[in-house]
Amino acid sequence: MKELVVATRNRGKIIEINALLAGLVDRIRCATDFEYFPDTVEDGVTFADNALKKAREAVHFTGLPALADDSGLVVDALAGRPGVYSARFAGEGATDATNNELLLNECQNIPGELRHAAFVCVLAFLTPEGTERLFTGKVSGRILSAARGEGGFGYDPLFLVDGFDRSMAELTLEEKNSVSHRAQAFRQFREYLEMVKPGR
Ligand code: ITT
Repeated sequence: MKELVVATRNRGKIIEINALLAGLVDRIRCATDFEYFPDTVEDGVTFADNALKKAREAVHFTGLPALADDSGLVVDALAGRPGVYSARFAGEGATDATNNELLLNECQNIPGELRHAAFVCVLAFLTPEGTERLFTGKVSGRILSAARGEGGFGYDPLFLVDGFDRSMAELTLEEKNSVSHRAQAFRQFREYLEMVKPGR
């Protein structure tokens, strides 16, 4: 496909998404490439609501096909929190550091066997012609009791990935992009594009 806008300002996502779209899109643009790109109010109750809203505003603003990733961490013992509030778990102005600190505090009395969690990604693909598609990815793991690793972003240092003896932040970009929630959603998007070949 010739040109696509990725409706995100998250630098960690941008790095991963550029690699995940390699060879599929000639020109990838993202929110930070535009001066007045809309700052979508993410008030949906599901990842899908927010992904669709971000993608819709991006199509409207740019006139280009758009992808939006809404994602987050779902912790079973916290009744699914932080979920859709993952980016601002620690409140307005939250950072990865303050979010991780709060997660550690909230999980401190949860025993190891009850620390199951998952990263979820819902990817919305919308075109100016009216196509709307959603792709979902999920990766399971456990919440660690101390941060491990320097890679990735967000909650990666606190997430022990099932099937690895390492946190998500201890995986290389290539490893994360082979197992992550985002990688799974983008794999489905890639398969979809290969099937419909829009713009070719
Ligand atoms: P955009 O809306 O601009 O894409 P955002 O960071 O606000 O950026 P979301 O609303 O989708 O994005 O919130 C996602 C949050 O979930 C993100 O800020 C992290 O805290 C967490 N998260 C999502 N994917 C993650 C990943 O791969 N590793 C670690 N944390 C992740």
